[in-house]
Amino acid sequence: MENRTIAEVFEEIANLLKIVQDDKKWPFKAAAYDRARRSIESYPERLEEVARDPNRKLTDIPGIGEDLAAKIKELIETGQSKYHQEQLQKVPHGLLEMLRLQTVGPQKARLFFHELGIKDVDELEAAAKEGKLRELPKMDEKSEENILKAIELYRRASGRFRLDTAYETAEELAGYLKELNEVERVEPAGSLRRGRETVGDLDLLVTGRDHAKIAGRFVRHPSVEAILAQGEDKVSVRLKNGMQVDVRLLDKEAYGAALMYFTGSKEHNIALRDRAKKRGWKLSEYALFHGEKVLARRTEEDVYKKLGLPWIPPELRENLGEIEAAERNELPKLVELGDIQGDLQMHTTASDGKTRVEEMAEAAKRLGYKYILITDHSKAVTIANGLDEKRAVENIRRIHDARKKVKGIEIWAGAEVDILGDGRLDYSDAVLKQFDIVLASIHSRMTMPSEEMTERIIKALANPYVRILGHPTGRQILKRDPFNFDVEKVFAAAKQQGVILELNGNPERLDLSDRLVKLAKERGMKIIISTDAHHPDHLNLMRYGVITARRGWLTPKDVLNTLPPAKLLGVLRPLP
Ligand code: DGT
Ligand code: CA
Ligand code: CA
Ligand code: ZN
Repeated sequence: MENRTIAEVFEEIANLLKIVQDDKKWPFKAAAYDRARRSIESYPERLEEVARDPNRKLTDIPGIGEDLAAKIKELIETGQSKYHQEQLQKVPHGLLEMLRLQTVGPQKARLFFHELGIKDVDELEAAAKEGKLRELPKMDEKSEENILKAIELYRRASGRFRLDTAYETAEELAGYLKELNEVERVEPAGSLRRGRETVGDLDLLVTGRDHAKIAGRFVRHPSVEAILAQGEDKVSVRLKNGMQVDVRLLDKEAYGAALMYFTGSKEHNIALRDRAKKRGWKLSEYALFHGEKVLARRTEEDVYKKLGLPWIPPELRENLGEIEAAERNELPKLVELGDIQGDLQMHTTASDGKTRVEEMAEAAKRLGYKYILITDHSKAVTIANGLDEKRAVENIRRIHDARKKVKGIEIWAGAEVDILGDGRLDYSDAVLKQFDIVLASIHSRMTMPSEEMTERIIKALANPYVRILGHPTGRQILKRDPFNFDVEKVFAAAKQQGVILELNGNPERLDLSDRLVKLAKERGMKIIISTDAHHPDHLNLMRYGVITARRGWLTPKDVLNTLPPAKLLGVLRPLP
């Protein structure tokens, strides 16, 4: 273990003590951890060496007493510190992320959390934009502005962007370019076209007359902050949000070869290039060649066909077996947005949503859906205004009332019931049995050790009313890692109990991930895709769920909410 890693753990402990302040001696303890951290950072040798040497003592290092020496040993031996893990349980993970912002230290994070309930950078940004921070002690408009600047900087440094951010940026830029008569076609390639959960830079492919004119317009888009490179057929810029965009201006005749090359992935490209080589050919971004002779280049289909393969959907192009499957003509017929018949997780004003049941139902009808499941939070999620049992029962009545008002769509009464720390559920069976479909998920105590978490989830799945496991890993993209648990064991338990796994399609989560979706399919499990909408507009996020399902090789048969309502109810775990 590097000294730096040990120092980081100590720094985090000091910060947590300063935020939590639940220990009378916190100022002294925090100061001790800070002192130790500085000492470790500047220590010339690896602490691991010192710990191993029987003739030396960690306590000889300045700032390290018996207690901290024991913690260092524990870190070196187990990779973790129990004390650190205990402290981590006490605050939302997002608060620590906030500390990475310049101008936000532990005192400020504590203030924001206690006074305004702010738990992460996104909420801090929203509060600053609404002018709420300036009302706090020792804060003013200026410091609010500085926080917004720091957030922008932080986002820029982290380097990758959520799929929805990239998608929206690409739509905006494509629309802007298409206003020019000379432009024929604008299409995103790269990781965005493959639908990866995060995107490093945006690759836009453009065809049209007068490349110089097109490039000239592109760099004048108001969100362009700097031009990084401008050549005849390529422009690279950095946008104000920190995203890099590579635009390639292409000839129509060779568009297919370029689209294939720039869609990637690199691993898929390399495998195809080897395939070409074996036939004595060469595959590049310009064409598939035999010597100087062009064999194929106009469309992707042409190039794949010449290589003896059917066209492969971009979401599968990761060299994870898709080329072999294509060769055997066994590519899955992937699920499409149009196959989806309903949405099975959404929140209303009853808990933390922004809209009433009726508006959600109307919006779902406009999407052509046949059913929705309303899933407000249970009481343990106080931060999301979770419903206690009495309010939950009232909410069921409210949902039944909405059925009378909105026809032409099934409106099911559900709940997103919290899985408590010990695996019990937040409602009694007497209440659970009143819902049409119960979805269970975890929103608290997310950092418990793997074995405990595995047991907790499996215990929840054993409750006969649980029919869907919501956002199974709890991860938030670029924000929070998945919980530690034994995925195979949980999948096996879910399968045995007949519990369906949710693919939460909200682009903040995409949980299950593409890889876990694929694993679930390989284990013979079914999935539902939902949006976790808190507003009618969020129902449109389904496309991110579907693209993730496609990356997980799912066909409509694998996704239960492609079924009509009665069929879906028929295949869910039977109620007791
Ligand atoms: P990103 O931007 O990190 O989210 O991921 P990509 O996949 O968009 O990667 P990017 O932007 O570096 O390159 C776009 C595509 O260009 C990539 O998917 C495949 C192709 N490409 C880039 N570098 C290479 C390479 O060294 N060899 C081959 N065969 N293809 C490459
Ligand atoms: Ca890219
Ligand atoms: Ca690129
Ligand atoms: Zn949830």
